[in-house]
Amino acid sequence: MPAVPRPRSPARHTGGWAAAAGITAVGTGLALGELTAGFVSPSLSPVTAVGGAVIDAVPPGVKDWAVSLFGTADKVALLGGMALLIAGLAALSGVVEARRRFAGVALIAVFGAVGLVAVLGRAELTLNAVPVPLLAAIVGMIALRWLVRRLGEWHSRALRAPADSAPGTTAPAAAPGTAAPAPAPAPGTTAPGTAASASAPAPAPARRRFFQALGGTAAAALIAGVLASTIRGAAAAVSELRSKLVLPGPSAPAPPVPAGAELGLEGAVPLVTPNKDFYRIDTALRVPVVNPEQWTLKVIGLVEQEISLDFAALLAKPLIERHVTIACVSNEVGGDLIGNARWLGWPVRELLALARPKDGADMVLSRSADGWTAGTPLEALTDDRDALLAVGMNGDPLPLEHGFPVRMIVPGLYGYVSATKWVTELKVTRFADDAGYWTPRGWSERGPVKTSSRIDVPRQARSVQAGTVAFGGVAWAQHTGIGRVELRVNRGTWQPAQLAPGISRDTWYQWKLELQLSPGQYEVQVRATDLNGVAQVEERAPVAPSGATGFHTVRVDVKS
Ligand SMILES: Nc1nc2c(c(=O)[nH]1)N[C@H]1C(S)=C(S)[C@@H](COP(=O)(O)O)O[C@H]1N2
Ligand SMILES: [Mo]
Repeated sequence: MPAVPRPRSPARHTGGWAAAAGITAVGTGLALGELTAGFVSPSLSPVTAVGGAVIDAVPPGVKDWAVSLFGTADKVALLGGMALLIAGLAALSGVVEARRRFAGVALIAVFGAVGLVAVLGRAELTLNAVPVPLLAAIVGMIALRWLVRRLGEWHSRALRAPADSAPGTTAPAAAPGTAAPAPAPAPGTTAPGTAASASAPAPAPARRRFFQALGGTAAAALIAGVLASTIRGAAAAVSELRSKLVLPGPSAPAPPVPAGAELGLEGAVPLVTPNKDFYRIDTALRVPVVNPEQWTLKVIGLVEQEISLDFAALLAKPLIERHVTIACVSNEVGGDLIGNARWLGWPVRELLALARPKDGADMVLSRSADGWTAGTPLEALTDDRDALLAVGMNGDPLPLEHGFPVRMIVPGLYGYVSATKWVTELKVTRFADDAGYWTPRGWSERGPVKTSSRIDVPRQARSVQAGTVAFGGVAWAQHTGIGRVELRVNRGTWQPAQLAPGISRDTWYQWKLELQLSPGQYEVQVRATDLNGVAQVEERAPVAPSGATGFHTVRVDVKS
C-alpha cells in the first residue's frame, strides 16, 4: 500500500522546483541577452561585462593570488565562479518568488541593474548597450513569474485535492520527489469568478503544465545559449586576432595637430573622437565578423588589370596616416553623427593605379562582407584627397563595429557613398550602370558633405550664469576648410568667433566665443563659411535626400 502523502508546508513542497524555476528563468534571460549581444555587438555581453567588472574591481593582491592559484585558467575559474554565483542567486529568486509574489522578480531586477551598470562601465560601450541587459532582465522576470505561477497552481491544487483520493493515475513524466495525489474531482475548489459548476483542474494536469512550462523554457534557453555561443565563438576568435594585431607604422605620419587646434573648452567634444565615442551607423543587424587571415579585396569591373589583395599584402604597402572627419548624411543640424579620427591606410588611388580603370568608368562600387554597397565617384578616389583603405583608427586596428579589418575613408563625402566598412570588393563601373545601397532608397547619388557648424556649449535649453558666457563647438567644410565662424544672438548681427586652426581641410575645426549676457532668454545661432567664402546654407532642409541644412540654434536661459 502506498503511503498517503502527508500535506507539506508550501515552501518545502515547492522549494526544489521553485529553485529550478529560478535557474531556468534567469538562464533564459541571460541566454537571450547573450544572443542579442552576439547579434548586435560582440562587446555587449552582460556576462562578459559583469566578469570584466569583477576583474577590474578585484584588488591587485587577490588577482595575483588567483593567477598563482589557477594559472592561466584564472578566467575559467572566474567564469565558473560567476556561473555558480548566478545559479545560486537565480535559485534564490525562484524560492523567494514562490514564497512571496514579485520578491524573486525584484531580485532579478537588481541583477539586471548590476549587469546594466557593468555593461555601461565597459570602456568601449555607450548607450546602445542599454537594451541588452534590460532585455535579459525583463525576459528573466517574466519567465520567473510565469513558471512560479504554474508551480503555484500545481501546488495549491495538490494541497487542496483530498489526500486520500483514489490512487492509480500517475501523471506523465512524474517528477522526482513529488508524490502528487491522483486526479480527483475536487468540489468546492472553483476559481473565483468562474461558474460554480466548474470543478478545479486536477493536480496531475497542473503538474504537467508546470513541467511543460519548465521544460519548454529550458529548451528555449538552451537553443538561445548554443546559438549565442556559436556566434560569440566566431566573434571572440576574430577579436583575439584583432587584439594581437600590431599594425605597421605609417610611412607618412599624419601632419601634427597644430598648437591651439584643441581649444579645451569645458563640455566641448574633443578634437579627435575616441574610438569608443565614435558614432556608429550601418545596416548590419549583427556586426560582420571578418577574419583578417581570410580577408581579400578584389578589384574588378572596368579595369585593365583585376587585382586581389590579402591583408598581409595590404599591410606591406606604404601606409599613410591622416586625420579625417567623417559624417553621416542622416546627421541633423546640430546632431552627433559625425566624428574625427586619425586613420591609417593605403591610398585607394595607388590600388586603382595598379588596376588601371578603363575609359568611361566614373564610379567605384565598394561592397562589404555583408553585401552592403556604396557608389563613390572615381575621381574622389583618385584625386589628391587621400581616400584610404583604412586599417587603423586612432592608433588601433579598426574596432569590429567600425569595419575591421579594412574599411574605406573618403574625405569630403558622406559615409553612405564612401565609407564602406568590412570592405571586400571594389567594382570599377559607371553611375549609369550601378548604384550603391541607399541610392535607390531615396538618397542622392552623390553625397558631398555640406558645410555646417554646431554649438556644443552651452547645451540646448541649459541655464547659465549671467555675465561672460562661453560658447563653443565645431565647424566643417570638408576638403575646402573653414574660413570663418560667426554667432548671432536673437537674430542680431553676426559676430566673429575665435576659429582654432584645423588639423587639415578634411577635418572639423573648433571655435569659441565669449559673450556678455544679462539675465533673460536668448536664441543663439552659428554659421560657418568655407575658405572659398561660401557660407553654409541658411534654409532648412531635411536630411533626405542629400543632407540637412540650416543654422544650429540653441536656446539659452541666462540666470542672474
Ligand atoms: N558595410 C557597411 N559600411 C557602411 C555602412 C553600412 O551600412 N554597411 N554605413 C555607412 C554609413 S551610412 C556611414 S555614415 C558610415 C559610418 O561609419 P562608422 O559607423 O564607423 O561611424 O559607415 C558607412 N559604411
Ligand atoms: Mo550614414
